[in-house]
Amino acid sequence: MIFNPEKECMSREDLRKLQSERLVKIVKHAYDNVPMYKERMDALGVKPEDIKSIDDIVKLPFTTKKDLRDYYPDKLFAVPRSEIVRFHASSGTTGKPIVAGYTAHDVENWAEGVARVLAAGGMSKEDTVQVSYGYGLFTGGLGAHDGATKLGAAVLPTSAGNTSKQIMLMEDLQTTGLCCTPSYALFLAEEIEKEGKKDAIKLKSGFFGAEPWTEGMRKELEAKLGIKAYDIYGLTEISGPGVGGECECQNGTHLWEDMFYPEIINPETGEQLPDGVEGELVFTTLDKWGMPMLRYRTRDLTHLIHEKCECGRTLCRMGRILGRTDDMLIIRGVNVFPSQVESILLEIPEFQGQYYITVDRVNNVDTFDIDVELREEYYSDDIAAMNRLADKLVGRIVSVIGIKPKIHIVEPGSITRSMGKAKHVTDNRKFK
Ligand code: DLL
Repeated sequence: MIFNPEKECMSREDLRKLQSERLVKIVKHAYDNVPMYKERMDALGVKPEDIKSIDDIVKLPFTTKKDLRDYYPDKLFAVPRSEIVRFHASSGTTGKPIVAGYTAHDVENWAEGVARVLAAGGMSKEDTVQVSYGYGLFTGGLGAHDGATKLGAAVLPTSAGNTSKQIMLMEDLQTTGLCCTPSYALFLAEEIEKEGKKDAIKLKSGFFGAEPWTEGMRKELEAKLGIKAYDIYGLTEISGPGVGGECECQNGTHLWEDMFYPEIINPETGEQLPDGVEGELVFTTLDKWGMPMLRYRTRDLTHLIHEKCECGRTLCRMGRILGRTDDMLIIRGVNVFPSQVESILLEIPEFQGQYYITVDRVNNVDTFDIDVELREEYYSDDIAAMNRLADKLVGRIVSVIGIKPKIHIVEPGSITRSMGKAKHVTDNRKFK
């Protein structure tokens, strides 16, 4: 189902008109109300009147995560505090988090973004959506909750964790939609299998995001849970989940371009890149008033696709997020994204998608160790057989990534499972 056909299927010409009108208004709003934007635009010699259409977006300054930290907590808000109805904050690993403030209109738009994703993945008011993203400062829980409510579905707000209770309620209330991180979905699937409940649950669709995941993981989750698994994308700075999501064609994430204008730039030069070329994703919020963001550099790496989708939506799509520029490991001079390891693991039938990478530097040489798990039926104490499987994985990693890791096959179930965003890497070089 298309939640808002008027917007999701509008002609590209009408869309550009709407984007232009909205950009003009939001730039003026940001310039008039956020001192940082006034200073930045003045420094570039750009006045709000210079922004006449969406093509003028390249004249605007970029915004970075550092800006959100420097102007903590609310100096990028563009409305009086009395207009703010909600705060969220991202979980920065160090120092202060970044805070986002929303007006009532912003919360409505955000809920619509999520409702569009849920509808695109087959949900309607007949469905029960279990929200197993964490509730709280993280946008996942409340974002998915408001979106499902907007759609008219029944919400089961389990939040993350307490896995056996989640499964019990999933069975007893016949949940049909599941919203959580792909890593938690994998853990839930393992537990469902262990409890022998696969036939008792009635899930149809899963909406997985908040961290990179791969096509291999999609297949795994679809098979284990008997569902269709959809990608949902978003970030706190731009609103939360539901900046975009996949449709039934599962061929890229539609971005709600009427609300968030996407660009792909070369992260080194800041220049815009054409369709199909991987680069850094940048968003300008076109209809967000509490904390408007002009050309926000997400650090997420992907590409855009403007080719029409068979689902009938005209809004563009993006490819899977490979990772963030700051999640990229450089090991012995080679760029490595953890999601590449996931994808290779899941191409080999004996392995499952759980892994943990440890990088270190010993005698000035980078070490690259990966803990992996085999599927239960392949795990044994036959050391020669285990070594053969480890060698097979090493061979694949060398041919795809170009460097040789040391593989440690660990007992199934021993890698720590995650309830939210999974941590896949320890880089000890940082501490040296
Ligand atoms: O993770 C919002 C969200 C919640 C999205 C639930 C989807 C579902 P943050 O905590 O601010 O917000 O983290 C945002 O997570 O810049 C990406 O690096 C990553 N991310 C989010 N969705 C995806 C996805 C939420 N579908 C950061 N695929 C983003 C890959 C994703 N990475």
